[in-house]
Order: sequence, then C-alpha cells, then structure tokens
Amino acid sequence: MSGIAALEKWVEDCAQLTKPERIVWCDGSEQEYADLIAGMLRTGELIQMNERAYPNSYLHRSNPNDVARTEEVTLICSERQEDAGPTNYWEDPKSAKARVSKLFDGAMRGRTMYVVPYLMGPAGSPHAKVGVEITDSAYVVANVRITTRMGKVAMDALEKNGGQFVPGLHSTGDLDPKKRWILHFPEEQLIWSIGSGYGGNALLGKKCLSLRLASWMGWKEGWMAEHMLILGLEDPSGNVTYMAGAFPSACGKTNLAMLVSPLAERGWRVWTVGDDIAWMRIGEDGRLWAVNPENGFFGVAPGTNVETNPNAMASLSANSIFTNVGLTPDKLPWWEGIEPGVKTPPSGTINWLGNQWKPGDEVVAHPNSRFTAPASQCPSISPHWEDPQGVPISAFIFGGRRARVAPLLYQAFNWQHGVFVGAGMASEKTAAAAGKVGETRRDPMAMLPFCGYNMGDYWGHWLEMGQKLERPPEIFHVNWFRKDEDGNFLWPGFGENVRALMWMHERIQGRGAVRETAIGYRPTPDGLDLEGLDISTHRMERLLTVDRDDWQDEWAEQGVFFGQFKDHLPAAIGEEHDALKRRLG
Ligand code: OXD
Ligand code: MN
Repeated sequence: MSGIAALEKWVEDCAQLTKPERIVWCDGSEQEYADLIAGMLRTGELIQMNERAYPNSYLHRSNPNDVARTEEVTLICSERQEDAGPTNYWEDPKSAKARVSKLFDGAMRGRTMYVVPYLMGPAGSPHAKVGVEITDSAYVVANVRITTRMGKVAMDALEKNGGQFVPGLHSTGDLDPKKRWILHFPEEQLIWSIGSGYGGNALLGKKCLSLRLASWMGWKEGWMAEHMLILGLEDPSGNVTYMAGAFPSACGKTNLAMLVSPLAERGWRVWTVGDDIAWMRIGEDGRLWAVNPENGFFGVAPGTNVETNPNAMASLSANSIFTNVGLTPDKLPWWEGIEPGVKTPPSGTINWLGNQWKPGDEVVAHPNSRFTAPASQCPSISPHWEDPQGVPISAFIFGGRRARVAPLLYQAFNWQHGVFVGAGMASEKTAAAAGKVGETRRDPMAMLPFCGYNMGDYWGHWLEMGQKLERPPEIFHVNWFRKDEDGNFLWPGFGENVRALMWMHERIQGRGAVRETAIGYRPTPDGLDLEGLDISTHRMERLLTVDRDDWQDEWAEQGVFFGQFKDHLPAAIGEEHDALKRRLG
C-alpha cells in the first residue's frame, strides 16, 4: 500500500471490521512502552522479574495451546496455486478473505486496537522496508518494539519512501486453534493473522514480512530474503570476513552468530550482525551485501547459558521479555540448561504453565520458550550491524541437525553445486513448530516454512543470482550434531565451531587442505586447526566420513522430494542430482 491516506483508510476499514473499543497509534516512545508494560502487569499478562538481576524485564505465559508456529494453518494466498508450490499450503485469495474476514468480524470488541508502524532494516538503509501491524495484543506491541525499529522512526521512513508500507492485520481472536490462520497475500503484499499471539505467527515483521513476503519481492525484484544469521569472522590481521548461515529453526543460528571464540588470544573472533534473517542485494562491486532487518532477538531459551552462549545471556540480562520459561522464588528466569550441569530448578520454582514444579515433572520451561532481547545489548554486536548498505558476504553456510549422513563440514564445488547442496538440505524437526519433534524432514535452505513462493522457482532465483554476481559467496555445509552409535555427539560444538569457520576462511582465500568426495570438498582429518582441543584423529575421521550407503539413500530421498516440483524444478538441480549419483558410483 502507498500513502498516508491509504494507511488511514486501511486502519479505518480494519476498525470497521474488528470493532475495537479504541484505537491507539504507537509512537515507539519510552513512555508508551512503560505504560504498556504497566498495563500488562496490572492484567497479569506480564510478571515482573527480579528488578536487580533483570532490570525492566518481564515474564509472559502464553495460552498453552499457543506455543509455536503452526505451519499447517500458514497459507500463501497467491492468485495461482502453482506460485505457492507444493511445499506451501495455499488458498485462493478471495475465498481466504471471505472465510477469515468472518473470524475478524468483531474480534476486537471491547479491546484496544494498536496501530504499530515498524521499520525492518536500519534507518536510512536502501534495504529497509516499512510495515504497519494492527494488533489487539499489548504483548505483541511490546515484542515488536524490541525486535524492530518501531513508531516514529518508521513513520519518518514511510514519509521518505513515498508512502510505501506492508500492512498486517493481527488479532489474537479467541485463541481457538481451529480458528487460527496466518495468511499471506503476496501480490498485494498483505498479511492477515488471527488466533495466535506467539512468535512468528504474531510478530508480523519477522517471518511473515521479512521472509515470506520479502522472498516473493526479492524474486520479482532481483534480491534475496533468507532465513540466515550473519556473522563476521575476524582474523589475526584484523580483517573481517562476513558469512551468512541458513539453519532450520532452533538448530543453533543464535549460538553460531554469537560464538565466543576459544582462539580469541590468537586473534580469531566472531562479530554478530544478525541471528535469524538476512536481506541481500548485489552491490556496485558485484558482491552480495547483507543487512539484518531485525533490531532484536527472539531466541530459543532452553540450552542457553554462560558456557553455550554467554553473549545471549548478556543480551537478555535487561530490558527483555521472557515467554514460557520458569520462574524461581527469587523471580529469576529458569529453563532447562540455564546453568551448566544443573538439572533441577530451585525448590519453589513455577513452571511455564504457572504451576509449582515438582521432581518428576517433565519440564520447567516449554521447549520452545523464548527470550526477546535488544540486539544492541549483545556484547559481540558488530560495529557494522546497522551500516545502511550492509556487509559483504563471502560465504554461505548451510546446516541442519542430523545424527548421521551429513559430515561435520564440506564445501560445494561451485555455485550451482552449492545451490543443489542447499536444495538438498534436511534436518531433524525441532520444537519451534508445532508437531512431532525429531523426525527428519527436507528443509531446503532452512526456508521450507518461510519461502513465500514455489520453491522450484526459488532455486531458479538462486541460480540466476549466482550468474549476476561477480564474486558469488563460497558455499559450505556443516553438521554439528553427528552422533556415535551410543547417541553421543561427536563434535563439541558451540565455541569450537570457530575451527570450521577458520577452514572456510582458508578456502575463501583459496588455501586449505581438502579431500574431494562425492558430495564436495571436505577437510583432511588434519585440515582443521585443532590446537588446544582434545579430539582424536579417529574421531575426526568419523566426523568427516561420507558414507556411500547413507548417501545413496539420501540421494533417493532427494529425488522423491525434487520430483514434486515437476516443471518448476530448474534443470541445473536435476543435473546436479544426476552428477551426485554418478559420483556415488
Ligand atoms: C524463529 C523460527 O522463531 O525460525 O526464528 O521459528
Ligand atoms: Mn528463525
């Protein structure tokens, strides 16, 4: 939509439909935030945390039926079904609007309607986009204020950009899962979401705008919106090499983006640019430049602690909102793994449902419990994270969670092969989406739930972008999660992953010891810098092995997956699949 008049008209139309008691335009000020918080403390939507340990921080407990993204009610409502493709749920836009507008009818009766302008991307950046979310949830407004640049700054950007904005209508409705719908109208660039107040279902700037609608825009306009962290690897000479990494939800993007290097004394360290989303355009120099459209983190809490991710712990130490974690009697947050080695919470801890925790209870925090924290509080935040033109990307890292099959680390032969590696990605399902955890599913480029158009065309777009780039990024694949026969992880992970980044850095420079395998170049067992790490050559061999039988099965599964895209599957992906077969023998 375009123009202040269009914005006002849309707000009026939404009010007529949803019938709120009052309308509040949010300006993003401190006072407004303080008033919102005070209101939610009164209603019990928020609980104040220990003010000394966690200043200005709050706990929210969601409805127990509303704890994760719900993919089967997330629809792409493109005019043509084939533009949504076989991996998206689709409905004709007219029928979706007719059906779901009945649910919106009167949904805000007795409630406040907040009009929330927000900016995705740094202020003044040519990459930035304005969104306006209408919502009846004060909790959503507070989260949007942390995770985006919200209020006046967005209205100023809207004025400067000629009035362009992406409208998103959100209501929690009655939180009945049967009346929950997250609808995307890509041709119109419009979002409708009802029946959920949680994460990517409700903070419409995140998955809905910045990935599903933005990926469609990028396809039409020649840029990329990806489910990727962005990090900078500083080498001993002080140079920083930027890399973007696609991992499925809850597979360690935040941890990798905020990695604390055990080799910092030798001059290797990691800077954080973003932990979830990258918008990338081709720069005048022919390289790919990335910005993080977000202003904060909506990270998975369980497993986060001072050893696994000290930078996340520092980020969430103030001005944060916790969702569905436990609460100790001292009003501190508690989740599984919050203290290294500690399995049970202090006595008197309340679980995520608001009940007294007792020994034998399954969990204290919900597995998809989250922290919402300002990115500016992250000690490793890059000095360039708000550069309007972004940072130049030298490598893409694809990865997933796989007990077998994928080795610790390998490099694609070239761009086309790398796109195939991304298209062939698979990972064990996590608690970030509703459904069964642990099953392996194919998740190309970690975009399965977020690609707003036909994934076959999406690979075609990747291939085309590669042709336009003078210096396309090198493409790597990692798997920190490989296990031995007894189910133990073979690789220590976390900070030690810097060693994989260092190998990538060497490869980007055209150096580094490799062995060619059927799936790509892998390091030789002594190719990784393992100084100070106690890990045997035998173990490294197991981590790096490419098992022919496993890969033959993998090849067959990939074939079934690719088959559904029919004539939308780019020929190059088919060629790479055939070539893999030949190399496997
Ligand atoms: C997220 C997700 O919340 O991917 O980032 O689910
Ligand atoms: Mn994500």
